Amino acid sequence: SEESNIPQEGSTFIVLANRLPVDSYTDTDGTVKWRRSPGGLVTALEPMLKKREGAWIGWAGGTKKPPEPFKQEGMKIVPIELNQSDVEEYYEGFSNATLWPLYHDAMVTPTFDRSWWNKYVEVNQRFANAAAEEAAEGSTVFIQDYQLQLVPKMLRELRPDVRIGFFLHIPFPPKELFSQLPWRKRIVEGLLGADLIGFQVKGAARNFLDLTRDFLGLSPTEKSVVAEDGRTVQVDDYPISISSNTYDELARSSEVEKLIHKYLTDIGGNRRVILGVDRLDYTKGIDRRLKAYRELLADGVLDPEEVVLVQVAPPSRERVESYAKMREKIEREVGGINGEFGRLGYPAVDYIPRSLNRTELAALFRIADIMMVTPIRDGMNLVCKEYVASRIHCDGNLILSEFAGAAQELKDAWLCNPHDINGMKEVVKAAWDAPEDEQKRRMSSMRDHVFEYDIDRWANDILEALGID
Ligand code: ADQ
Repeated sequence: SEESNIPQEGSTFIVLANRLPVDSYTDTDGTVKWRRSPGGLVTALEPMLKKREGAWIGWAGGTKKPPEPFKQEGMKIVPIELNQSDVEEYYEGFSNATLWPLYHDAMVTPTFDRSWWNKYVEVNQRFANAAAEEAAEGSTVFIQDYQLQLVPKMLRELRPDVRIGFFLHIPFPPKELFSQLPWRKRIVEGLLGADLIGFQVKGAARNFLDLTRDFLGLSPTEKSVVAEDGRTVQVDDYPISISSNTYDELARSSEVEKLIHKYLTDIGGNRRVILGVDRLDYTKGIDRRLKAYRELLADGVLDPEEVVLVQVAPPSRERVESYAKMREKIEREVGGINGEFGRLGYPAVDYIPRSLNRTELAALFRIADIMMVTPIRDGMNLVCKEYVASRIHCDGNLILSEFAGAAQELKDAWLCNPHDINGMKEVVKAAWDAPEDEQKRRMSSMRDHVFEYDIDRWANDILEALGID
């Protein structure tokens, strides 16, 4: 019977995500150990994971055989094994070269490969099986993101007693784009296995509800839809956020003060800082930002003696072809700008192609007069919220793309359209010249928002909607 499949001593709250919230490292004595990787999501869900018998199921990264499940800081860690072809087809392929570009306006042409799809189904089933084995009777399973969209339905078939939540961290495209996907109906059905589906913004939730009508003939209301089996599925927006107090406190710390002093000495003179901080991804609009900046220098609107653009951009997904190409293009452009406008020791663009720690980021946020967050499409974008939380003197200028989910909330940012280079140049000029009282008015309203709607608020809201507290 179904009952016999339910573990006697399972977990009552389970998070399922592509990646585990821990990284392995080799200790001085040669043994492999694990430590928590920094991340807002795990911090936000930690209280619930500790309060319940919590477990986190995910991939450890790499293709080595992972260890058996183990306990780490009060939660059970359950590693999922991926071999080389799983990584190539499920992760690099279907997740990052099919779904990722398709869900970001198809700004890079998505690849539709049938063997990638088969592998996506296979790996989703592996995750669903692992959750079914781990979940105590009547427990709650909270599934994360685009890599696992088939798991809700698969898990429900194995374990109808379990309550299932799903949250999508990236945009959800309109029908016109989504329809390209040969397996579109399967994805909609897969998601509908959940009791609650959360999106970053209202538009994404609406796009999804429309598809349940267009592809499955269902009759969605504004915030729910009754699935074919008669279950009501709640669909709503839950804009994700950051631990705002943590950033505020960090930005006030003596470590950050020390770094600020060092950075300002390194940058030299009276140069003001424009800052970009992104994972190197074509969705982030780094190329448009560089283009606008280069033209502002060429037009003489910005003087290279008075400004530096600091761009932090650690490479990601380097084995996906479009990423390697983009990296080359951006680095060539940086070289071009520096060749034309830099002088010895004073680059016009200070390009940092690696990841910085939080203290370093907080120091950069504090010295940046202008923060440019200019994605072509972004589910939310947390960097802009981190900048706001770090502006402890309530000044500074956030330039924010209308196409970031965060633009729905941070209406007092300097909003821009990254496709419109002239428009973006005007906004940079306006921010550059903004009087202090205007900066303060905008920043204090954004700070109020970011402190009220922080990551704990997000976790409370979505877990409450899932029926647990
Ligand atoms: P990402 O596309 O990775 O996340 P984002 O939200 O901007 O984008 O950043 C996530 C985290 O990475 C932030 O905490 C940020 O500080 C850190 N980060 C970014 N660039 C960094 C750098 N150069 N060095 C060090 N750290 C850096 C996806 C979606 C987003 C959504 C998040 C969360 O694409 O739209 O906001 O998930 O749901």
